[in-house]
Amino acid sequence: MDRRAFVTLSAAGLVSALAGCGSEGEGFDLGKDVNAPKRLGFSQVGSESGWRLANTSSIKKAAGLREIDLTFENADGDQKKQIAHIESFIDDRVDVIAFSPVVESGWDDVLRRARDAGIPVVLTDRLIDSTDTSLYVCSIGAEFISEGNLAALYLGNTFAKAKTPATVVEILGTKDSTPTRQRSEGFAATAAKEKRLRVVASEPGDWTKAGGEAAMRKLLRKHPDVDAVFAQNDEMGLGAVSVLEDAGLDPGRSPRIVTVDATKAGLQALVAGKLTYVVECSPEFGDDLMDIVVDLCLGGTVPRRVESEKAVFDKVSAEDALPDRTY
Ligand code: GYE
Repeated sequence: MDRRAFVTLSAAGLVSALAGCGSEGEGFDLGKDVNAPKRLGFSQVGSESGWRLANTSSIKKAAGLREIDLTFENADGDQKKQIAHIESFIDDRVDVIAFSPVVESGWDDVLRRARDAGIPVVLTDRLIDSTDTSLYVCSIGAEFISEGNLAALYLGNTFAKAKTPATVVEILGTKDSTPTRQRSEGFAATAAKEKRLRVVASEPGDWTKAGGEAAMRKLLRKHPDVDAVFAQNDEMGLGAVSVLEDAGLDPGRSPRIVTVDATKAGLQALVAGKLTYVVECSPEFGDDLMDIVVDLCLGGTVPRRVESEKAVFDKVSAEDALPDRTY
């Protein structure tokens, strides 16, 4: 039995999906024949984490199954490369462009070109901060703010009996990216509301284990008695674990650690007691993306927003989920 604490946000996802129905897809009547080839240009952030690799394989697998002609590019964390990818997709006259924005700002010019060329753009995983809503037709991904809320809520509960708020250090992902900003906001909002946690410092860890190690070393020097760590993804959390163990501490218990993603490595560390909680952020939305691509190609309307599921794992529910975890 899968004992994850599912947070039923599907209702909200549905509402926002319905809210956009009949509006955003219009204006891009590609009106292709149902059997005509459908060409998708996709620019991926990079291959920085288990989550990212799982997301890439979900997209490639779904495109294969739906016989969508996919041009897949990897930007290795470089926005300039992503902009060049989108430029080449426009020049190649693909039917639909989709990409996961490595950072939130600086997309207006290239997306305006795509729009004016009559090519609809779909954002996956992350968002952009442009006020011009005509620059993309749909976004697919997780609701990062509530991931931060959940991380603080579950971590805070473990300090319910404490007389004073527990001190927390935060390991951040890439600066100016949606998950970094929103997970931080969500965590801070719930910490302020629940008054059981106090974030005393944060350091960027660029979503990698090595980055998590370097960040934890800096944070531990400044805060040797820290009570808890909020690592914004599993890899950075696992980096923190190895630094804390080297320092003779007992990561998972003291300090407690909550991460986000729920990759296999994250769930294994949770079962081993090295992590306290893991908030799931599903990378498997390849099928959702291909549904949107097909609907756009056939001149249909698409929802403005499609939200992926999330859940919170503890040691017991992680043990249950591990056998089926593919990434
Ligand atoms: O949490 C991390 C990846 O954008 C949700 O990026 C994604 C984040 C994910 O590098 O592992």
